[in-house]
Amino acid sequence: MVDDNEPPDSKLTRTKEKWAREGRFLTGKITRPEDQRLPPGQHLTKDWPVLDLGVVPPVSRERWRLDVYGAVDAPVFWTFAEFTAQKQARFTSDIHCVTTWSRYDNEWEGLATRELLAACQPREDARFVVLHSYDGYTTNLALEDFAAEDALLAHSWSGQPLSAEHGGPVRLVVPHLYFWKSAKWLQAIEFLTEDAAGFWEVRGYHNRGDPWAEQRYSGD
Ligand SMILES: Nc1nc2c(c(=O)[nH]1)N[C@H]1C(S)=C(S)[C@@H](COP(=O)(O)O)O[C@H]1N2
Ligand SMILES: [Mo]
Repeated sequence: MVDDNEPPDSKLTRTKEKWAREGRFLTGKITRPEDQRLPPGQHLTKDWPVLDLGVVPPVSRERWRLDVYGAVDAPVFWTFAEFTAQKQARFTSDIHCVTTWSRYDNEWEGLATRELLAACQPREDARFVVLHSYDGYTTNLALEDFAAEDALLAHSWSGQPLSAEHGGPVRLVVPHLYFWKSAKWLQAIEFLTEDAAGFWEVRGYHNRGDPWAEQRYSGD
């Protein structure tokens, strides 16, 4: 007899059960009490400043590709159409930039990083990701931080396609860390068993970048 309550014994099911046992992916916090919403040393802004290395790479939605490789069982290579054919998520979250501005209530649409993980099947020994961008920028994250429940690969903001200056066609958004971790013009996601510091992380910025702990610089 087949038990209807029994989930299919897929590799993904087993991996998710293992994560649950280990208490992984508990880092992401979507809601905070209002009086703790603005991290220490930050001020609110209503506009949305542009910060990057100064070059907007010319990548149209037609030419954009996403490569997901490294310590995964199912590498992903998607066109923009294939990317948006995946299950879509709408998350609202706050931005906290290490240069001390914060912006509340940004409406993002795209692919939740958890859906990406379900597609690419990280290996048991995968612990870190490095984001590679079309402008040559890189940034690194612990897998737990990448997998936060409000993290996503965003193609739209406020119901409109993400503008080129803010990282369109697709950028990462990891709301619970400083915004330099949210790679614009996302090109590839590399899964690693050992950590590998990114562009700002080798230039004196904190490896993790938790705004509530004011992890701005590597000595913090
Ligand atoms: N590809 C890429 N992503 C990037 C950067 C960059 O230079 N290149 N700068 C980071 C920094 S330092 C910040 S504060 C935010 C700024 O995003 P915004 O310009 O949309 O505000 O993008 C982050 N992501
Ligand atoms: Mo930044």
